[in-house]
Amino acid sequence: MIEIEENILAHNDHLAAHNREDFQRDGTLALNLVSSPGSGKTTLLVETAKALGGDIPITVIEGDQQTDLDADRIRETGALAVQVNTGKGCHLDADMVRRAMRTLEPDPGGVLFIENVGNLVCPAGFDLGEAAKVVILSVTEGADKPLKYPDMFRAARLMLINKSDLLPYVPFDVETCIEYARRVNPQIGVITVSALTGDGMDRWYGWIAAQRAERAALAATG
Ligand SMILES: Nc1nc2c(ncn2[C@@H]2O[C@H](COP(=O)(O)OP(=O)(O)OP(=O)(O)O)[C@@H](O)[C@H]2O)c(=O)[nH]1
Ligand SMILES: [Mg+2]
Repeated sequence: MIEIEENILAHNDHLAAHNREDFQRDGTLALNLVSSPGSGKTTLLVETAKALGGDIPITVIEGDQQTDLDADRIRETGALAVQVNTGKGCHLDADMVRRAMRTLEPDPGGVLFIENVGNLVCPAGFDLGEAAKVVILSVTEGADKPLKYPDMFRAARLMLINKSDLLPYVPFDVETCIEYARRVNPQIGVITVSALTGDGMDRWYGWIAAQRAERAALAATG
């Protein structure tokens, strides 16, 4: 059992390394969005595509067990999107991303958002070749999630605390949540947003711009 799992992960890591090379060659910033179901990943991506799509090529790979609903929502913004259905699978893997990229053929120099299947466990262990994982936690889920699902918060470079518009109505303490997240991952960045009202979204766009600049600087130094 353990040996099979190791083989699967090694094969995935090999393909993820190829994806990473391709993203680097094309100047693509790839971000892997992970969260439990319904935290607001697609809403956030729709708003992000609307805000940034005029200036930079935005591409989205939508991972769900079933349906094309999320890819349809993204396409309405004019962004390039493809749906990957994982069936019984609980996460995307590097091969799925590789095949999706062949269908999409995005313009170089853009941002690729990969919306992973909604759950806080399986996607943590699978490298897709992304530059960073971004974990989204909405305030209705409870501030204790970073401690209960530490692998996911440890793997993420950024935590977006979403649905801040609901803070007056739910017992969610932002400072406690940040303290828990930093306990499992002292380096994690944190931005509080409401994808619904737009509050805090400029900081998210600023973070994306900083990641793109970091990639460009890395590419320039070889
Ligand atoms: N109040 C509030 N609701 C939000 C916000 N962002 C998303 N929602 C709502 O939350 C619900 C789920 O949002 P989605 O964007 O579909 O969430 P998701 O993470 O993509 O869900 P899955 O793909 O199923 O994992 C929808 O009803 C959204 O309208 C927000 O900032 N505030
Ligand atoms: Mg979604």
